Amino acid sequence: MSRKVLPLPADFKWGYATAAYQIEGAVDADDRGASIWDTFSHLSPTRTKDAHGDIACDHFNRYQSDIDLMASYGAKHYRFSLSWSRIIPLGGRNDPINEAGISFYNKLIDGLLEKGIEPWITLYHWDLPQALEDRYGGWLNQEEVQKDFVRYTSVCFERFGDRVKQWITFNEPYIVAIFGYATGIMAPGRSSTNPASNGVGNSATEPWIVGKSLIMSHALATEAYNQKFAKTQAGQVTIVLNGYYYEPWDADNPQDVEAAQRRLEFYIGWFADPIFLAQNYPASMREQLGSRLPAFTETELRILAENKPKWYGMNHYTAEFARAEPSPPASINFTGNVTEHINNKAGVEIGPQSGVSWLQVCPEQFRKLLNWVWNRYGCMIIITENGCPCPGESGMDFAQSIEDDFRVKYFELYLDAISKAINDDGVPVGGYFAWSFMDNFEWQNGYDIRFGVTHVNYDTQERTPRKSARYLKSTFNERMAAN
Ligand code: LGS
Repeated sequence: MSRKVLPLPADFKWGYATAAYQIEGAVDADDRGASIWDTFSHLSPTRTKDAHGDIACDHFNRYQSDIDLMASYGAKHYRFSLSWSRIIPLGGRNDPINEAGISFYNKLIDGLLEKGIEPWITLYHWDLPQALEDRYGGWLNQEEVQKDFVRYTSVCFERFGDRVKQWITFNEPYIVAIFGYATGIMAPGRSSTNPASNGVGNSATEPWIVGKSLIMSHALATEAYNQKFAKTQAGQVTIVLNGYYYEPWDADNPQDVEAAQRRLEFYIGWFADPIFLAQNYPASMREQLGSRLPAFTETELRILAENKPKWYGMNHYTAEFARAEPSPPASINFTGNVTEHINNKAGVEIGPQSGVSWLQVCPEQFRKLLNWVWNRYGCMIIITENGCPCPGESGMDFAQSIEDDFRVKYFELYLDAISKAINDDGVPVGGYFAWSFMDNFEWQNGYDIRFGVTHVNYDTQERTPRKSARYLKSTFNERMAAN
């Protein structure tokens, strides 16, 4: 029996997403400067499964054939990030611009446009120039880093903004602050609780300082765009926020119901309340964190209010259950004093597990999150990342790996959820970027986990389209015609 197609709007925008450090390689080419991820991925003992992005997918040298492949997939939109230290190797506002770095991105942008693919640029996907970390402590130093970020982003607007109309300041500020400064599993790897961090960092305070630094760097870069470039370039600037959805561990217990809401506020509201509502942090955060949560000045709130984004970038992968913690929160707690579970009170798992421990397939919770964000922020949503690794991938041979039925099913269920959110719930979702165009350097997991619709053989750099690449092309055609 043929399945009914759940439609998507005829003007729905879809494509693929990647990030510079995960695919480019060529870390020393043309005077590129080092970033904190070059440093972090070369630490000994390793914190990235002995892997690094020195070569990655060698996209720096293969960008033209990668563009051709993407065009063959039917995508008309491509979200990728720029490497700050390729453009300004030392990162700072008085440091020289590297014309060779500009030239690489010009070739990439022009190549995409020639194939009818619109570039959507992420300005920061986790790779701070190492020189800024060394010079003044990177994101811990709001006064310095926000000025350097505004200069870097203004250089990008000036050089690329004639052709690029969609700008994203930050990818997932939550991950930058929490994984970089609380759990310490990502660069710069500061943590009071992670033994590998050797006591470097203060997880009671640093994540919250970094969070504010990211919020204001976003707002100031947006202000610069709106004041100097918006009129002539007619583009838009926004931010991409990640977030799981949380169900109460015991739906009959009001404390768990509250815990689920609080967890969402600590994950998403932390950034979205200031940025999309120009409001202070959620009350639940202020209550728990007190003076450890740096306050906004009146001027800062004004800048936020004057520069609200036009759309909300959502990276979403999975959901969990939230359980209220009865004891008072530890100073290093960043969850809202909530424990996270993949089972509910009755021991029922939310969805089947993918190829990685943290990712369960839960499309209904994705639909709920779309509603939650729409109800709270009232802003059009674009899914800027969504995808999964298949179970058992590491033990698979090549032939099995490219027949990725599990990933196809995941995409189908998550696209159905978007269709229901749009058509049944009235949530405006304008587009979808699958993570990812190709297998790549998966941060703390090295190359062990594959998210691509394109298989990459890291010995030969050969690319092979998976079944999911063909599926996405046909399903978007079908869904967008079904209106
Ligand atoms: O590759 C990243 C994808 C894959 O999974 C991408 O660069 C990121 O923007 C995004 O964060 N991505 C992602 N997110 C899920 C993170 C959950 C990690 C949980 C680890 C627990 C130890």
